[in-house]
Amino acid sequence: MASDMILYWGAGSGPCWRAMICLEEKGLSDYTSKLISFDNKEHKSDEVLKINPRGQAPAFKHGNVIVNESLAICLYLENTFKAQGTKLLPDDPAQQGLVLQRAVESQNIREKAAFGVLSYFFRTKPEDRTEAMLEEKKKTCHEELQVWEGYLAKLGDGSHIAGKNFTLADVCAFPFIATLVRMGFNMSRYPHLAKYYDLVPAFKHGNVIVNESLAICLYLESTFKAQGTKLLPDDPAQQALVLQRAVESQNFRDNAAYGVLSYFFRTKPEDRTEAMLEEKKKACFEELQLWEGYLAKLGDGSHIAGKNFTLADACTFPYVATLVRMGFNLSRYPHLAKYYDLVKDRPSVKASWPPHWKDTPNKDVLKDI
Ligand SMILES: N[C@@H](CCC(=O)N[C@@H](CS)C(=O)NCC(=O)O)C(=O)O
Repeated sequence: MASDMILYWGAGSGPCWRAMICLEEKGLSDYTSKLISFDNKEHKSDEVLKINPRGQAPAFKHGNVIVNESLAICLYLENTFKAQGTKLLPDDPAQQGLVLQRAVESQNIREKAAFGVLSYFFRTKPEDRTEAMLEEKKKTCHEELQVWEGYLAKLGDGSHIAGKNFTLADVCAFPFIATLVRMGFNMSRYPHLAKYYDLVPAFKHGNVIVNESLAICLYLESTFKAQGTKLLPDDPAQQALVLQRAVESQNFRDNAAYGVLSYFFRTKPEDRTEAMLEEKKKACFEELQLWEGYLAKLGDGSHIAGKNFTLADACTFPYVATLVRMGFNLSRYPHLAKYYDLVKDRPSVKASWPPHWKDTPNKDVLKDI
């Protein structure tokens, strides 16, 4: 139904995310999605410039209608597909006024709270940075967040940005709030914003909202039992092992992947010590040794909990792949290395491979550990 729609978008772009959320909410998920690389300057290609002469993403075309500017794209979709999917603009004039106001106003979150401070780190040369400039950016950011914290506090617990329901205001504001969280901003100082961030569901099936990755996988398996790959075997012993490894994979994340990565990404250089790094490395190696042992016991060509791909693989593989992506030399764990090679080309894994991993070489963060 949306086969005559094309959206050019770039990973990590809040404005692009707005357009993508809106397309999903309006039930238009079969649009043609064209991921472009900002690093390779694809937003300045003739193909994009033909649609958006500013050479910016999102760039959107529906049939012969070109619409650029994320907010305009969202308003266009809501007006054109009024009766379809989520109602993003309420009919009640007072409610509609508030939704429109917050949708436009959310540009301030981008400029003052997210980009304001981020541009200081990403766009200002180290030699041009000053403490005073950073303090000013931080002050502007906190003042802006305080405004939104106040709006949410006034609306009461469980509210969206402009009322009880998810609206255009959420489509416009959420991507910038999520960008702050993604960049490590500690949102717990803004308890209403933190609750709001958690409220917007990661997964929605009709009216059913499911968060938590493991819960989403279990929900999909039990709801679509007879369909696709059987992720939970019926045999009780096999099922127990699959469930155990699926839950246990959280340790892979905490001890092997995030443990060491947080040392490099979340610990300030001045707080890092050799002893701390050694401790993280030890925890990582011990964890990997356990999984190496599990795979060795199962024999060559095995998946994490047996012969077949199961829920245990859906839960564990992303963390194995994260280690490889970050430059970890997996060849020291030959069974894990073989496992990585076995699963990485599986169609479901290929289809969900992070887009920016495809365009850029692996990192070398964990090369030397
Ligand atoms: N006002 C536009 C802003 C779009 C925008 O700034 N896009 C960025 C990516 S987040 C971009 O394409 N930047 C490249 C450039 O401006 O050259 C909108 O909301 O759609």
